[in-house]
Amino acid sequence: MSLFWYSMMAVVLIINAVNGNCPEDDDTSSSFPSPTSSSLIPSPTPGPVTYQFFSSSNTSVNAQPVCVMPVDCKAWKDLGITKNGVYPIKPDNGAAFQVYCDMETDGGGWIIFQRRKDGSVDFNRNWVDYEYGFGDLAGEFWLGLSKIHRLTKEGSNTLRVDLGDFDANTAYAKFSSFNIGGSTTKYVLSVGGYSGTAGNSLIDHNGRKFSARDNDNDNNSGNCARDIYPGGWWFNSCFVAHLNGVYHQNPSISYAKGVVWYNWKGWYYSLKFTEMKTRAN
Ligand SMILES: [Ca+2]
Repeated sequence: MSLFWYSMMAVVLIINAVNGNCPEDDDTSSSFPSPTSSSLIPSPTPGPVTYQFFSSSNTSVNAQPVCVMPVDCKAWKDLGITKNGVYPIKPDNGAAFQVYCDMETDGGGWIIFQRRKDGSVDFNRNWVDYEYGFGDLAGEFWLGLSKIHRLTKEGSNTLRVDLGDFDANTAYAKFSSFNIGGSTTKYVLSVGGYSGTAGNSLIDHNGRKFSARDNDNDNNSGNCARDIYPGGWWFNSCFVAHLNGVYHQNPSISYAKGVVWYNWKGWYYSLKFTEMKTRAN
């Protein structure tokens, strides 16, 4: 039997569980979550998610099912799920929440926490939005600093940044160590171990606190996010990469006034596509 059909059986097992085969199942798990154009990320506090999933550590026909809540997209992948999409995860003792899993790129199992693709979502926002997330998981979004912290606070994690220009060229940057501190650190960025094709435009942002237009933690005498380069980011004074900058439908911009990754395209090019994603090592 092909790997495809083994994967399909895993999906069937999980859907069966959502319909009530798990002992801790309840009314809230009556449907499998799926991306919709209105699936805004809850803000400021996500409601409880109590899905219980009936699944298996392998995909053979005689596998004994167990009720599990995957801790991340890598765990979903290990259950045999190979389709990109929105899945619930529960990384710690806090409430579960939904994420978009990239199951195709570079081995799959990535939790995407930022995406730009068409300018449909405004990224010039206040701190509370950057803290708890905004946008559409199936389109453009920022997952939220509090969630990114929960995903990276323990163990060792990789960050992958995928970039695209307006001529269908792509590049990536990968960092073998990555975590985001908690709220008391202003969600400080720790990143290192670069490899890839896009160049390391995060080296200047390592160790920087996050800033939004109403919460200036940057190293500039002014306010990078409010007065100079709209969009929350781990500004220094101010940036070498700014993937939350103002989206443009045309790549040509005045100096640094867009979605910028300097080491790939310089200061005068605004990217068409960005994704930031993480996976446990
Ligand atoms: Ca400042």
